Amino acid sequence: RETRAPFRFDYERFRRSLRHPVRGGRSGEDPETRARRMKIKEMMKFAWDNYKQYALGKNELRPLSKNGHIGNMFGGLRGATVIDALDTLYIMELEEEFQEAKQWVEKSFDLNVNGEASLFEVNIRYVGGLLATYYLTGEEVFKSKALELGEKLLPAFNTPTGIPRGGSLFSPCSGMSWSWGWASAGSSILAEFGTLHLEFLHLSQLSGNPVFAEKASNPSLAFRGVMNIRRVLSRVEKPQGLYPNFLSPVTGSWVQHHVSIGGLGDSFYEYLIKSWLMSDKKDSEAKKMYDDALEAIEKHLVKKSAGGLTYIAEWRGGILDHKMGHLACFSGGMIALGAEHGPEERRQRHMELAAEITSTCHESYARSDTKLGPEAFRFDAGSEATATRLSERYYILRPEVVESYMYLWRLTHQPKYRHWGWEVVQALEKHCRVEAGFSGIRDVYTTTPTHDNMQQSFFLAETLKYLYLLFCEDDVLSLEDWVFNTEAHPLPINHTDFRA
Ligand code: DMJ
Repeated sequence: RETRAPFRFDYERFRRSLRHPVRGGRSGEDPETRARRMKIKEMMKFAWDNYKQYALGKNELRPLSKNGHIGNMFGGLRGATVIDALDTLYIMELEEEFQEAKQWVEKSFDLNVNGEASLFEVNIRYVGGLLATYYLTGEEVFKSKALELGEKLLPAFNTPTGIPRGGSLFSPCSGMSWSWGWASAGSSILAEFGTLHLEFLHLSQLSGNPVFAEKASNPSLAFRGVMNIRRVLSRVEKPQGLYPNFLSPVTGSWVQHHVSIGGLGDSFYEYLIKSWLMSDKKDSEAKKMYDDALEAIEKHLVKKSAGGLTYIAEWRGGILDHKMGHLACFSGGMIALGAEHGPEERRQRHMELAAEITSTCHESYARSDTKLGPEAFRFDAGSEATATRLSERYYILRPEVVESYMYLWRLTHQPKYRHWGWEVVQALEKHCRVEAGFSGIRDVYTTTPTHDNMQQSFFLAETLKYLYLLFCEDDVLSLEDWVFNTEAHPLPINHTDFRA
């Protein structure tokens, strides 16, 4: 055990450093915007109430069979929907419901569990959700649970390179790590080991313990924190400047050359630009890595379809796959957020690219019968922004498209983004709302879709939160104070110019 001086995070000082209040109504707004926001709040209450009634303590609600789902992603941890919903309930001022969720955390959230958990999923949903709720409310229980859970994840970093494996084996007394064999044949996934930085830096800041960010000072502890991941990535050669999706945690070299800004790659890029923003623009290494990666993506992956739609293709050993996943649609928002801070020529180019990608993602919704978008859409064999394979026609309540609408709205104030967001609200109500919650659908191209009987926890964490923020004033969870982790949990920017 390391012995360290007692440490106390000064929460009051942190709250004084914020430039804007975090929530609350504003006077003088137009009644239609308010009514739309209230409708989204009602959807959140409906999603939560049904989860509470039929599945409290399970990971997700099954809204057709009216029971709970546990799954195998969280290694014995329970209550994924509670933790993912906490900050959304708080922001929407659903006070009673927030207290219900908090009470579950205090009384029933058990961290002494057995099982194999995904490091990535536990980090973005549980650690991110707990940290955000602590920063918003100052309630110690959220901080202590986040820190306790963070420590349980550290064994995953115990590899020859310090690049964490995909999973952690929870057990009350020992920690081990493993890789999702079925997904990556023993290699680590870029979007998984590249999506830890924001949360782990906050774990170090809140605990006063550098182990999450940097190597432990006690040499008997083998863990190297998230800063080491960058070091490994900067050494390895990148084909055409691109980052492939699979890396060996043993040798530190790429395992195969598949590049994607959608699934397997996505949030790695997101965390680079957000690390820079969260550091109050001090982390220039992250900014440079982001700029270089985006330049390579622009050069090799950004394409225009015959019908004039801009999209980001996938790359397999030099050959392009003209496909965009729903997951890749977060990139409109990310590129807009990053564009804000560059020189004028680059800013304009990136804002245009962000708007074009977001518009393409909107087309993938507009061209379906339900007005919801498929899991993946293609630009080949005469198809434009539509799914061509039966297996890619489903919609599981994902947030990425409304996430981009929210950023583009905040950064441009063009009314179309609110219109498009409202179209999604109406489609969700029409096709996904069932008697006991919201459900994904199996085919967006039929107006009598079959439901998948699953209310994903990210629907409460992200989809409804981003929709709500789209109809809020800009100073509610202002982009000047907060960055959203990849599960839409807000983490504060470390304002370095603040004087108490
Ligand atoms: C969420 O858990 C996160 O947004 C993650 O980055 C990607 N997948 C889901 C939502 O689609």
